[in-house]
Amino acid sequence: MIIAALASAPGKAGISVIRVSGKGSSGIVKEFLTSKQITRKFEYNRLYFSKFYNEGELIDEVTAVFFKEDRSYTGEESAEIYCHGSPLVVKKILEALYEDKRVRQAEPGEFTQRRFMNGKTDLVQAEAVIDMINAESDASYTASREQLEGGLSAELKKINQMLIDLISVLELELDFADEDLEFTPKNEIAAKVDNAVEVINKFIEGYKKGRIFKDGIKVALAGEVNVGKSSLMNRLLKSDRVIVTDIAGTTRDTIEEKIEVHGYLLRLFDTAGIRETSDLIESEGISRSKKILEAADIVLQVIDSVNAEIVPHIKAENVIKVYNKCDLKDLSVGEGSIKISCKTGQGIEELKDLIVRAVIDENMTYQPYYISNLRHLNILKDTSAKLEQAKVSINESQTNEVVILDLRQALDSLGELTGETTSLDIINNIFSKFCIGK
Ligand SMILES: Nc1nc2c(ncn2[C@@H]2O[C@H](COP(=O)(O)OP(=O)(O)OP(=O)(O)O)[C@@H](O)[C@H]2O)c(=O)[nH]1
Ligand SMILES: [Mg+2]
Repeated sequence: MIIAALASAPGKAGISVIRVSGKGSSGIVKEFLTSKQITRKFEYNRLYFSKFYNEGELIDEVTAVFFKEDRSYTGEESAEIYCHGSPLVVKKILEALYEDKRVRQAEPGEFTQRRFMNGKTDLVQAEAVIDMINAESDASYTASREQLEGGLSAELKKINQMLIDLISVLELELDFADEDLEFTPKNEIAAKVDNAVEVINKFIEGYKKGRIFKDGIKVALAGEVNVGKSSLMNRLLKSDRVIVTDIAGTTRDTIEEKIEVHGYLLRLFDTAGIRETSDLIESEGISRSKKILEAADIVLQVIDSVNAEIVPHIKAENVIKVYNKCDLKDLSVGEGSIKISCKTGQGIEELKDLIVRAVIDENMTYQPYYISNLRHLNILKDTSAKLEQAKVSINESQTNEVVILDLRQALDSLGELTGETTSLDIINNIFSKFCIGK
């Protein structure tokens, strides 16, 4: 079946791109174009300027290009039409195409799904396409581009090969079982499995960093009432986004906003100040604050310098103490703390640096094992568990058959990542999150 859809963003634009893919798509598109060039001297990969007519009605002047299956995005014969960026023109062109019973509207992500099905990319590369479209920071873009380029795929292939080699060794021994020969000592096999587990665990640990590259750093602004959390939020955003008053308990809802610092996305959460209260709305706000604290990568504990005698303990992994209102009282603060003034702006830039440095190692450059997708994490955990099982079997001196079975399960699990053994349900689910036309 041939699929067609608008591939550029919907709405008014300079130009719009309509993509058509499937065997016979060139012929169908050509029927609407009147350029003599196309009939006289048709070539793939060449741009044609032409009028687009449907049943005698001129729709638009367009440019079109045709691709053979070996040179197209989808891996099948396809065409692209560049028309004026008018939603009406797009609608008329698509309607003209859909009139042909061989053509239907593309599902979300279906072009990329076909690309994957036709073996032009593996699943992790296809998933990187949507990450790249959704990237909101330099870091996030870098992570998706590297994954798209095949950095992660290459690493996974290595692990895959490692397991295949191991299985081959054991199978070979099985063939000669009657001769009672042991080719590789048990402890060597165990060491090889250990090595594979180690490599996989490096990926599992890399998730924390990968997620920061992709989704940004979750920063919670926390503390008691009236210390200046909302003022800090506004300062960081350089706008009057949230309400600031001298009334204790101003903020009730959690408010999320994003900024980019040194190429990383910071997701800032302004929270309700924590105190004892009988106010129903405020106490709901406070319980939300506590949830945000648990999920945050870093907590900015805002403290009013004027009332800094008792600093409550905040239960979180990564806390920076932020002494605000230093224009009113200038305290000297220790390591891991910073003084700022939301009134004058003092210390704000330093605070931004401190946040990024607290989470990101200096000069941290993206590594292929910084996985950022929860699906990948879960699969790798599963693969790791299956390899641990293989280790148990080896230690228990189980037969090669049993160890091979464990290793094969690990291999199958790994194949779900790259798409080799992924079920159709999961594949469909992955691509359904794409936009139409991609
Ligand atoms: N002088 C001075 N006043 C500040 C500073 N930062 C905040 N304030 C004032 O402190 C008061 C409380 O500020 P908010 O930002 O609303 O404090 P909050 O922590 O969000 O308070 P709640 O939402 O009630 O928990 C306001 O009157 C601000 O103008 C500062 O750096 N210097
Ligand atoms: Mg507030």
